[in-house]
Amino acid sequence: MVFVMREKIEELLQQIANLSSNNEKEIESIRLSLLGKKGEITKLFEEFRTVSPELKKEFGQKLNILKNTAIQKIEELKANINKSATNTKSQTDTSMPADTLSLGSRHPVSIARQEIVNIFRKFGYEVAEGPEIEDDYHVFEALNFPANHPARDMQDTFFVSNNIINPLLLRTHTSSVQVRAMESMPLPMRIICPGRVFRNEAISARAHCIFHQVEGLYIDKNVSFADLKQAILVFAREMFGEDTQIRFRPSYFPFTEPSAEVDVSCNICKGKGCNICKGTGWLEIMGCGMVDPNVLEASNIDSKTYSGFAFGMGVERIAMLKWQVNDLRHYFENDLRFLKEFNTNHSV
Ligand code: 2NL
Repeated sequence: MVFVMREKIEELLQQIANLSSNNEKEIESIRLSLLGKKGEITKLFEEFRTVSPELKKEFGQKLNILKNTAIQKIEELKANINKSATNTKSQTDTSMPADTLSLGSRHPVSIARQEIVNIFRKFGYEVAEGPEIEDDYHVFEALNFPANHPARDMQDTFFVSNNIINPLLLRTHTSSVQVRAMESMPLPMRIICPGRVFRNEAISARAHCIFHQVEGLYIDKNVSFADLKQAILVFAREMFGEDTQIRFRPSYFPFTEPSAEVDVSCNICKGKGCNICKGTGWLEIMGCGMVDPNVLEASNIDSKTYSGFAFGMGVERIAMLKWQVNDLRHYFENDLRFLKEFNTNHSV
């Protein structure tokens, strides 16, 4: 009997050493065949009760080794399934397309600003930029604002220092960049000035305290109002489509004389009247005018020899009209559902 048992133990040790499987179910049935209630090793432990006392020590040790070897082998086989599963997966993955990266998109205000700037660059305008924190001189004084003009008021302008003699403030328009250009650039000059501007206003569907402007300035000999109208007409047709009509309404700005507000024909209802143009068939896009001689003289430009035109527009407003967005606040909230609607390839 003990001979049979000794042989059986050797045979099982040999079999266990040669076991191999990648299959979880198969490994489980191997485990049951060895260590289950009716398993080979369990049966040997039952037979062990009949072993004579003097051989118990030898067989006890042998059986324990056998049992531990079997348990260890089964653990190894199980661990190998997990490893080979990941190996197989990573091997297949190399032939699979990579996960798609979700790319961001340009902000609509940035797209509109770039389109406006590019149109004027085609006409030969140079881009000029300047500081957002300015002094009173470049934002108001050099632009012919009277000392008591309401725009200088604390209600409209954000002051960033309380130096009464020379206060620092956030620019309320990019005209300040144009003043700096007039001070330093040779004539004739054609510049386009995009940038952020700041006004102390309550936030609503139509107004925000931070917004973007593009201003333009052209100074040369014999620049006329007719030149201004032609430049604006070509711009409007490039921006809103070749059927676009424009009209000028008289207006007032401290820095231009005469001044006008420009409307484009509503391209949604084709001039018939809709809720975007409030039934008028026209949409206001910008203000403009002939540069006031006082403004030229303040920057040492001889107003008898030179004349110029200037214009300014709000980028958010242009973007609202172009894409029929009815609330300015969409442009500041950065809701991805809104931004993703502009996920097209616009030229830079
Ligand atoms: C508007 C109107 C305007 C200007 C801006 C300008 C600048 C200089 C001299 C003269 Cl340096 N004018 N800029 C002229 C007319 C209108 O902006 O409604 N902007 C949103």
